[in-house]
Amino acid sequence: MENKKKLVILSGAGISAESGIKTFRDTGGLWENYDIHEVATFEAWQKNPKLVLDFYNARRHQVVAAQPNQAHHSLVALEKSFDVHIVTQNIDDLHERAGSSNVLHLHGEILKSRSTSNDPITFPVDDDLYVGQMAPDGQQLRPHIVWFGEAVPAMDEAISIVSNCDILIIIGTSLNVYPAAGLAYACNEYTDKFIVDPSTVPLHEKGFIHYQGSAAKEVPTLVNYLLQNKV
Ligand code: BV8
Repeated sequence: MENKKKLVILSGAGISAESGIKTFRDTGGLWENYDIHEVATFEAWQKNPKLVLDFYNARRHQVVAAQPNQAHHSLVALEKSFDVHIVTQNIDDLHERAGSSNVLHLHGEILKSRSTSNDPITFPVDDDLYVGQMAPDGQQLRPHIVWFGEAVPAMDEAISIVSNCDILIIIGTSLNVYPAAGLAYACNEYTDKFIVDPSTVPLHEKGFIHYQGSAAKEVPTLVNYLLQNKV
């Protein structure tokens, strides 16, 4: 990247809300109908793999039916002027389908599976996964998702991406989940920091400029500002 400023986006479920994919902790969110410990932990998988697979199969159908929204699309425009890195907590592929070329998934990808032997090789999944479906190594296939209580393999890479960026934009995350949430504090004091979220957020005292509103509305506004002002 010839002398383009490094711009990092940390996104969460809120950026996909207007694409019709439920967030986790908002009113009516996913965790209102499911207990994390029943569907999103390795223990849940050991106890009832069919329940866990049904949970992710239903979410996968939602992701396949969803379309990127104006927030995903407007981020692509930044790539002509900035060295853009997207670090997402989301397991959907809406950033990629909008055309973003540099996306790191911290918590896995719902359109991929891997062996329960923890072999890192992943396999594309665009329909249902079921009990009895085996990886080439003979072990049961599982969703390529980081469950609660599991390590986040891409965390070191994410920290090195954020630690020396010129601009950090946080979009649609409650910053509840660690270690991912720690990335909000991993940039340096010279970084220009922005956050897009309709809720009030505890980061303005950390020097973040808050674009308060929905991602589909506020991300294009912020992108225009950054492109016009060559921040
Ligand atoms: C680990 C995949 C150790 C699954 C996910 C007690 C205190 C602190 C931490 C812990 C604790 N007990 C346990 C922990 C650790 C735990 C954790 O943080 N738990 C939380 C719940 C307290 N973390 C872990 O377990 C992690 N692993 O610590 O491992 C270890 C180390 C070494 C060796 C072994 C083990 C693993 C965490 C990963 C879990 N998997 N996802 C799945 O998706 O089913 S996390 C899950 O939450 C999603 O990935 C999601 O991205 C993430 C965060 O949620 P958000 O994206 O922020 O969504 P949320 O609904 O919360 O917020 C939405 C936001 O959008 C809001 O701000 C809202 O205002 C805004 N919004 C709404 N509408 C819009 C909008 N914004 C813009 N536009 C809109 N229209």
